[in-house]
Amino acid sequence: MSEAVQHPPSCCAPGRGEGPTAGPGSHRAGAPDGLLSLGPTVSAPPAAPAALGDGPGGSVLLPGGRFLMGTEDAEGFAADGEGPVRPVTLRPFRIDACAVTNEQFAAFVAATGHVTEAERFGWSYVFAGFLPAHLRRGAARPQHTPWWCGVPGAWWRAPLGPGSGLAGIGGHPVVHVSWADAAAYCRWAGGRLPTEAEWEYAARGGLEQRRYPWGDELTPGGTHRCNIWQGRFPTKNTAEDGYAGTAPADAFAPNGYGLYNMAGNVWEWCADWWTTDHPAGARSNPAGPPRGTARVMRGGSYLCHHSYCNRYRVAARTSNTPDSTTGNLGFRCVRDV
Ligand SMILES: [Cu+2]
Repeated sequence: MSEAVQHPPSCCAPGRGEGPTAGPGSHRAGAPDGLLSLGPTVSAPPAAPAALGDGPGGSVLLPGGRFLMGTEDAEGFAADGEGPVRPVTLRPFRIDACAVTNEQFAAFVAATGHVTEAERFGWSYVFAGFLPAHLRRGAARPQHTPWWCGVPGAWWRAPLGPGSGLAGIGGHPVVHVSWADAAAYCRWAGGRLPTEAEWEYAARGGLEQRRYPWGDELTPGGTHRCNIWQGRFPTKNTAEDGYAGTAPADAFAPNGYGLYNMAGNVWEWCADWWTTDHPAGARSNPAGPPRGTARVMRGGSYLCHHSYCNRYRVAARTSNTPDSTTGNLGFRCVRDV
């Protein structure tokens, strides 16, 4: 039996192609009329997202240098291409302390008129447990991750579908953004998406070959350090960590580099095309394969659970097609220095 057969799919990453795409009219040009007014507007978005300092909008200058990327941890998923452990050298770069928030993304959309891919497709994936019965019933569900519903009218301003909005979650990570949406935001903000190597180096927070951004123990001293699933997946989330869905982008203690939520909360798009085949030797500023069909996602999300998808480990990785959007997938930016 191959490793790929035993390897559980990501709990978190249904692709656009697994959703309700069949039939004419399912790819709508532009959001349906009325959809744009569903979400309450967030108040006074910042004019520029690049202010330095702590919390959302802040960023941290990392010195770069050499680190050990990947893992050969027995708890890991070898079929995901988590290994081999290989030395990687990076030039210095600046990275957002937090995932880009709804408020920040609202400022980008107000400034540019950007229309996201979820709006153009007319739907996005929402975790079934968050949906009222009338939206859950009859919703298209991916075969391998049936806890997701393809919801018409779900997009970043209505993250739980029609009738939902951003009230009270302006400081949570923006979700339902595709790779191209994320890349467009980063360009506007004067940056770019992190390479996977930059993302992992940043997530490790200066620790070498530890399992999590803070060390080897998931809940040191009984303290929750990230927003993942507690309980029985996918039916009962006890939310012992304080959150069933997204948490504020600056929830929990930061890692050793001052970066928040590099594990759990929302998956984060990386710049690289996906491959599971990594050269074992030393590399400098690797940027992934020149082409591909899926982009790298890192960090895990509020749906990850040790019984099924322990991809909140710092070396864990998965991918999705670039046009995919879900309620647990966001991003952060880096800047060259
Ligand atoms: Cu997961």
